[in-house]
Amino acid sequence: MESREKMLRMYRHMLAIRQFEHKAGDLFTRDAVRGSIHLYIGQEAVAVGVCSALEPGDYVVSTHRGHGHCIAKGGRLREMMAELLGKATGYCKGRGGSMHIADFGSGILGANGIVGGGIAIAVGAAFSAKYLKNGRVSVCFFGDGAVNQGIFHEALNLAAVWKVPAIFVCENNLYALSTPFRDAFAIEHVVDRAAGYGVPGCRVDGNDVLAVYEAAREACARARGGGGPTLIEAVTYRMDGHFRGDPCLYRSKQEVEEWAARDPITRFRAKLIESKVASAEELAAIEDEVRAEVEDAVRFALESPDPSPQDMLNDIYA
Ligand SMILES: Cc1ncc(C[n+]2csc(CCOP(=O)(O)OP(=O)(O)O)c2C)c(N)n1
Ligand SMILES: [Mg+2]
Repeated sequence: MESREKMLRMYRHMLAIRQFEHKAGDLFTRDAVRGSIHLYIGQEAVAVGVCSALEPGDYVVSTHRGHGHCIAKGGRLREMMAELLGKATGYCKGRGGSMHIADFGSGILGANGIVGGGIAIAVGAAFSAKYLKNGRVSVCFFGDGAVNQGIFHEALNLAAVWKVPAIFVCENNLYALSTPFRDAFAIEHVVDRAAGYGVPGCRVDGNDVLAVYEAAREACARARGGGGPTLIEAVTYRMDGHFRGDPCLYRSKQEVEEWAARDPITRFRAKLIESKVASAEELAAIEDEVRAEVEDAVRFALESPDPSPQDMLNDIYA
C-alpha cells in the first residue's frame, strides 16, 4: 500500500482536474474561453496514476485533451486558466490556448492539437535522456484515435530499436470523436500492438488510479533500468462530449450511465474511506481547499490583462 500522503496527493490532483474542468466548461459556455476545449472529466485516474510514478525532471507530452496531464505533472492552475482565457499571464502569454499549453520547468513539453502529434516528440525527449544519461523518462499520452496514425508505428518502432526510456500511455476512452473503437480496430485491444514492436505491454483499468500507478511504476523502473519502452493501455471513458457542446448522439444513455457508476474519483474516495486512509471529513477538507484553489485561478485569469498588440511580433521566428 502506498503512503497515506501519496494517496491523498493523488486524490487532491484528481479533484483539481475535475473542478478545473468544470470551471473551464462554465467559462466556455459564457464565451470567456478563446478557441476550443476538450474536457478530461472521467479520465482523471490515468493522468494522476501515471504522473504519481514520475519524478519532477521527467517529461510528459500531451494531447488536445491535455489539462489533466498538465495538472497531474505539476502545472499551475492560474497560468493554465489564464491561457484558456487568452490572457497575457497564461503559460503561453495567451497565444496558445488549451491545445498548446507547455511548461518546460515542470517537464510538460506541450499539448498537441494534432492527433498523434506528440508521440515522436516524446521519443525525441526519451532519446535525449538516454544520450545525456540523466535518468529521466519520457511519457507520451495519446488517445485510441492516435494509434491508427502512421506516426504511432514509426515512433514506437524507433523507441524500441533505440531502447529509449519512453512510456506510451494510450487512453482508450472507446471513441475517437464519434468513431467507436470497434469500428476502427480489427484487433481486440490496443495493447495487442505491443508485440509487433517487441515492447512489453499491459492493459489496466484506467478508472482505478492505483492500478494505473502500479503499471506506470513498473514501466518507469524498466525505462530507468535500461529496459526500454512500455506500452500501457488504460481503458477509460470521457464523461463529457468530445468537445464542449458535442450532443454525443453516437453513444447510448445506458453506456454513459454504466461508466458514470465507475467514476474514478467516487471510487477512489470510497476506497480511501473504506481502507481507513482518511475520514470523510478529511476528504471534505481537501475538497474545500481544491475548490478555493480553482476559484483563485479563475479570479486570477479573469482579472488578468489581455496581451498587448505591441507584443504581437515577439517570440516569433522569421
Ligand atoms: C491528424 C488529425 N486528424 C484529425 C484531427 C481532428 N480530431 C481532433 S481530436 C480527434 C479524435 C481523437 O480521438 P482520440 O485520439 O481517441 O482522443 P480522444 O478525443 O478520445 O481523447 C480528431 C479526429 C486532428 N486534430 N488531427
Ligand atoms: Mg479516444
